[in-house]
Amino acid sequence: MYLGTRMGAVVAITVLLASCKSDRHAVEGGSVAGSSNSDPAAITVTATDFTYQAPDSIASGNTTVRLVNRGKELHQVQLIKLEGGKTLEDLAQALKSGGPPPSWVKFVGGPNAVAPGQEAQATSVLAPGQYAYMCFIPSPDGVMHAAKGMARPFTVSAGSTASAAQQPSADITIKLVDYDFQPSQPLKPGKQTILVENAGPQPHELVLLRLAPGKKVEDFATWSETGMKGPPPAQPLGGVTLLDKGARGTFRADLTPGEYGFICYFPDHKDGKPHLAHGMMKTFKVG
Ligand SMILES: [Cu+2]
Repeated sequence: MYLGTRMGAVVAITVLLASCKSDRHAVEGGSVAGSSNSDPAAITVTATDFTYQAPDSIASGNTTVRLVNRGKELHQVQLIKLEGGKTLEDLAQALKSGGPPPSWVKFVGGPNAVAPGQEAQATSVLAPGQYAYMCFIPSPDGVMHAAKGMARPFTVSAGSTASAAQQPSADITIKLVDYDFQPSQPLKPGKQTILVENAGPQPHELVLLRLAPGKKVEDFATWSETGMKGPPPAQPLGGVTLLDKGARGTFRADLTPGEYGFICYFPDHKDGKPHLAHGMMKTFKVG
């Protein structure tokens, strides 16, 4: 979820950068497993309100990011590649000024929103470079979690499988376009691996929602855009955070029969409204 219209205050972003630096001695929550072309390396990112425990350095290649939400709010892990020698400080400056993200910001996916106490994972191919973990989800006060401390830099160094381009083999492919979700086939009950690819032109994300009985994805959109008051009309089950055009991410889902939804919050390049307001949300049935 990327509620870009609620970017948070300048002061708050400055504070988060200070807290990143002082967090250097925090216990790391991640482990880096061995990597091969067919078997992605795995790291764990633990989210609380409002910090990440995560590795500062990982090897390039196919990487599964497991998000463990130990907070009381929804959290996600947006992986952002910072090109052209840019830093997290530069990114914070760019977010303050608003508008579409600059060209040196590359959205490469990561596990999307998951409820407190739950886990989600997503696999992305990471090339060597400088990156950030970021949570664009706002609190009920409207301030984005990134501005409360959930922004953390990390480095991807050249690994033994730096060119590993293949994703885990998927059961279903969902294409993202302006402004639609296009699954290759219906999602089914049980475990499945879902490849998400953005055909663009704009960046998009996919949040998978399990809807409460009688609710539609529009109800979750309204709830999330009006201060998250009352019981949520859906439970987010992860998905893949923002991908640039041409980027891909894979996630696993284990679904019971019921009503589900997809939604995208990216602020439109033309009018700044979230893509859901352009129709990028979908209610569907599983089973
Ligand atoms: Cu979108």
